[in-house]
Amino acid sequence: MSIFENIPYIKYEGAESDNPLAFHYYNADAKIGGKTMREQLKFAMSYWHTLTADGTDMFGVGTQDKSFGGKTPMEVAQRRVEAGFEFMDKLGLDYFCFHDRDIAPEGETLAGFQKNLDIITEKIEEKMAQTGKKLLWGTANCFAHPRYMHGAGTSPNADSFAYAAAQIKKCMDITHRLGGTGYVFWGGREGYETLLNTDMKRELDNMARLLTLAADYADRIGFKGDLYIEPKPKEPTKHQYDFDASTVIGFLRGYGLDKRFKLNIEANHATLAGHTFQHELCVARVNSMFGSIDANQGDMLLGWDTDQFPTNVYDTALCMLEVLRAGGFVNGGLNFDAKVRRGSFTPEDWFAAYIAGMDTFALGLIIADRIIRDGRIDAFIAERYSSWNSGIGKQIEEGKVTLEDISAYALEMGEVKTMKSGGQERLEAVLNQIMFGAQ
Ligand code: XLS
Ligand code: CA
Ligand code: CA
Repeated sequence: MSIFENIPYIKYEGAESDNPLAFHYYNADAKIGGKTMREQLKFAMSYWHTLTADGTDMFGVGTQDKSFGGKTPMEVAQRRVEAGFEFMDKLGLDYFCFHDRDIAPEGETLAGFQKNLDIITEKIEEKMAQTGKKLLWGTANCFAHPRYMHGAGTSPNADSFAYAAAQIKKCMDITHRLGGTGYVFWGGREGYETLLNTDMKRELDNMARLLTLAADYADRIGFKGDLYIEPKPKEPTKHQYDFDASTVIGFLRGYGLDKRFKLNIEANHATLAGHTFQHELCVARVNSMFGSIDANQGDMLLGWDTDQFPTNVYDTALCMLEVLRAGGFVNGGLNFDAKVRRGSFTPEDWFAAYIAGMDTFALGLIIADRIIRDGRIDAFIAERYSSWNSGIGKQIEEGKVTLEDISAYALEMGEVKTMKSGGQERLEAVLNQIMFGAQ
C-alpha cells in the first residue's frame, strides 16, 4: 500500500522540463569526474526532518501530518518506516540517517525504549534487505529529554551521563546491525549558559571520556564505519563546546582522539560560527578529518539554525570543490539535514524540496568538476605560492635555515620587491564564467 500515492517516481527530465516533480540537473547515472553522480553525491534522507518534524515552532503547533495513518506511538513508528522507504525509493535516495528517538518512541523506561527500538530496527532491517537502501549514519538523541537539561556527556549529574552512555551503546549496536557506515556525535546540550555554575575543565574531561568509551566500544563490536563529531557554535546552549571544525580538532588532539574521529560538517552550523561552508570543509580536509556533510543552508538575515534546503549554487559548487579535493566521499555522504518551511505542508512540497536540494548539489558537482578541469583557479593558487618553490622559500620549508640565516637574507634583500596581486575580483569573474558559460 502506498503512502505517497499521488507522487510519481521522480525521473531526470533535464533543464528544459517544467515538471516540478522531476530532476532538472541530477542525472543519477551521468558520469562526472570519473564516477556517476549517484556515487559522487551519496544523498541521504534525514529521518527526523522528513518523517518526524511537523512544522511545530515556538509560536505554534505543527502544520504537517507525519503520523502517516498510525494511531498509537508504535503504530506511527511503523508507518514512518513505510513512508521513509517509499520516500527514498521515489526520489532515488540510496541512504538515510536517524536518531534513536526518530525511529521509536521512548516508552516508560530505558528498557522499554530499547524494546521499541528492537521492534522498529527489525522492520527497518527487512525494508533495507528488500530495497537495498543503506544507513549512512546513526546517532543518539541525548539532548531532547529533560534528563539532559544540563548536558549529557558534560552533565554535572553522573546519572545523566550514564543514561546517555546507555543510549549511545544501544544506538551503536543498532547502527552496526544495520550496516551503517558512520556514527555521529552532535553535542546538543554539551555547552553552558554561565560560568557561575560551570566547571568547564571537568565538563570537557567528561565529554572526552564519553567519546573514548564510545570509540572503545565501537572497536570491541567490530564497527568499521567512521565516528564523526558535528560542530555547531550555539543553539541550544550559548557556548557549545564543539564550536567549529578548528575547535573540535583542537579538542580531539588535546585528548588524543584525533585519529579516531572525523567531522560531519553542516552548512548552517558553519554560518552560525561566522564561517563559510567551504571554510569548514577546508579545515576538515587539510587536517585529514573530512568525513561527511549535513546538507542545508541558513538564512543570512536570521541568526538561527533554519535548516533550509540548499538552493544556493555558489555554496554547493564550492562545497563540492572541497569534496573532490578531499578525494570524494568514502564512508560519508550528503545528508539532507533540512526541513521545509512551515507553510510548505503538502507531500508535494516535501518531494519538491528534496528535488531542489539534489538538483542544487548536482549543479554544484558539475561546476566543481569544471573548475578543476578549467584549471585557472588552481594555476593561480600554484603561481601565488611559487616563491616557496625555490630560493629562501624552499630553504625555509625544508627546515634548512635558522632564524639568523633568514634574518641575514632579509637584511641583504632590504625590502620585499616581488609582491603580486591577489586577483580576487578576476578569480570571482572566472568562477562566474565557469558557472554560466556563454549565454
Ligand atoms: C542539530 C543538528 C542535529 C545533528 C544530529 O542542529 O544538526 O540534527 O545533525 O543530531
Ligand atoms: Ca546536522
Ligand atoms: Ca542545523
